[in-house]
Amino acid sequence: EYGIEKPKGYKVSFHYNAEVEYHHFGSSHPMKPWRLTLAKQLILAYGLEYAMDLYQPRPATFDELAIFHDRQYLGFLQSITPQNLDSDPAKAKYLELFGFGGESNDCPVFDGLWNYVSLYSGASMHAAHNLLNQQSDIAINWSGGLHHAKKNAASGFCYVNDIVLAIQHLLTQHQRVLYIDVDVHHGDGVEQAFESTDRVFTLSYHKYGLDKWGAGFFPGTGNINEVGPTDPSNRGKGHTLNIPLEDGIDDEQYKWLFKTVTGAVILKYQPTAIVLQCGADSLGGDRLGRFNLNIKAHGFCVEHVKSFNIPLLLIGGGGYTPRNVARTWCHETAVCTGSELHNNLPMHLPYLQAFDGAENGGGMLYPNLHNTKRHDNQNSREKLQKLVAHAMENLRYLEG
Ligand code: TV7
Ligand code: CA
Ligand code: ZN
Repeated sequence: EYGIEKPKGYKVSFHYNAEVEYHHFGSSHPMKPWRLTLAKQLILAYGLEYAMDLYQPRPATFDELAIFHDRQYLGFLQSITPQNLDSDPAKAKYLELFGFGGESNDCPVFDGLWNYVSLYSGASMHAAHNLLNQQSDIAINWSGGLHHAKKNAASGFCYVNDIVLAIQHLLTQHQRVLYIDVDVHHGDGVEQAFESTDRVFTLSYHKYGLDKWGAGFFPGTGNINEVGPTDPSNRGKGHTLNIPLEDGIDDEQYKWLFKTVTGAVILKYQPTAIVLQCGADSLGGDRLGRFNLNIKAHGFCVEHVKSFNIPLLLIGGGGYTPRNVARTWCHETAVCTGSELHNNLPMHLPYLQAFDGAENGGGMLYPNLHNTKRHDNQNSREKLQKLVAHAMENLRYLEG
C-alpha cells in the first residue's frame, strides 16, 4: 500500500554528507546540526532512499567558496579556532569586522567550523551541478539553506552562503533563476547578493515587525516596500519581492498566500530553474519561530512549486525544534518522489523516543502542531488581501 518506488518520468537526487551532523555550535545554541541525523533516520526508515539517487558530495574547496566570498574573509574562517580565538590579538579586530563575536553569540567559532561550512556548501553546489547536467529534475540538500551569510561576513548562524553559490552555478546555463524562501526569517543575504541582476528573482516570506520591547524580528529587513534598487538603470530593479507577515499565520492563510503570490511570480518571470529554501522554523511550536503552520501546509509549498515542472533545487535552512524539522523534511522528500507516508512512524526507527510521547508528537509523522501554539494569529484577512494587492503592484515593474 505504501510501497516506495522511483518516480516515473523524472529523477530526484539526495545530496548529503553525514559528517555535517557531528558539528556543535555550543550547548545552548538553537542551531543543532544533529537535527539532520533525525531527518536522515526518518527518511531511511520510510525507505525513501529507494525512490532517489543518493550522493555523498565532497566538501567545497576554498576556491569554490571564493566565487562568491571575499578571500580575506574565507582565510579568516579557515584559520580561526576556539583555541587561537583569544590568544591572537590581531584576530580580535577581524572578529567584529567579519560578523563574529560582539555581545551576540549568533555565529560562534566552534571546532571544525571550516569543515562544516565546506560540507554544506559542497552539497548545495553538487545538487546544482546535478540539475545542470540533467541527472536530476529535483535535487535536495537539507544541510544547506544558510541564507543570511554575506560575501564578507557571517550573520544569523550562517557563515558561508551555499544558496548564492548554488544559484551562481545555475546561472552558468540558466537565464532566469527564481529563489523562494519560506524560512520564518528574511532571506537577506541572497537578496543582497543578486540585487543588481535581472537574472535572479528573490521572493521571501517571513515574520517582520517589532515586538513589545521595540526590537525588530531578525534580521529586521524585508518589508513589503523593500523591492531592491529603484534606480531605473539598475537591472535588478523589480526583481525582489518581500512578504512580511505577523505572528501566528495559519495553514489556510499561508497556503492561499503562497499559491497566489508564488504562482504570479512564476507566470510573470518564467524562470528556467527554481531554488526553494525550506526553513522549517515557520512551523507551529518552533523554538525561534512565530508562525503556526502544520507539516503538510509547509509541504504544500514544495508540492505547489513542483507542479510547475521546472528544474528544482530544494535546500534546508532554519528549524529549531529538531523532531519537527525531521518530520517536515522527510515529508517534503516524499512529496518530491511522489510517495505517501503512513502517519504511524516505522517501528524500527532509531531514535523513536525523539518522536514519541504526547509532548513529542505521539509517534506520528503528522502531529497537530497547532496544539503547541504559542502565538495568536495577528494576520487578519484584510491585511493579507492588502499584502497581496501590494505584491501584485510590485510585480508590475517586471513588465519593464
Ligand atoms: C537560517 N534569534 C537563522 C536565524 C538566525 C536568527 C537570533 C537567537 C539566539 C542565539 C543564541 C542563543 C538564541 C534563543 C535567536 C539580535 C540578537 C538577539 C543572542 C542571544 N539563543 C535562519 C538570529 C537571531 C546564541 N539573532 O534564518 C547562543 O535564541 O536576534 C538576533 C540578534 C543578538 C544576539 N542574541 C539574540 O533560521 C538558518 N539569535 C543561545 C546561545
Ligand atoms: Ca523567508
Ligand atoms: Zn530562520
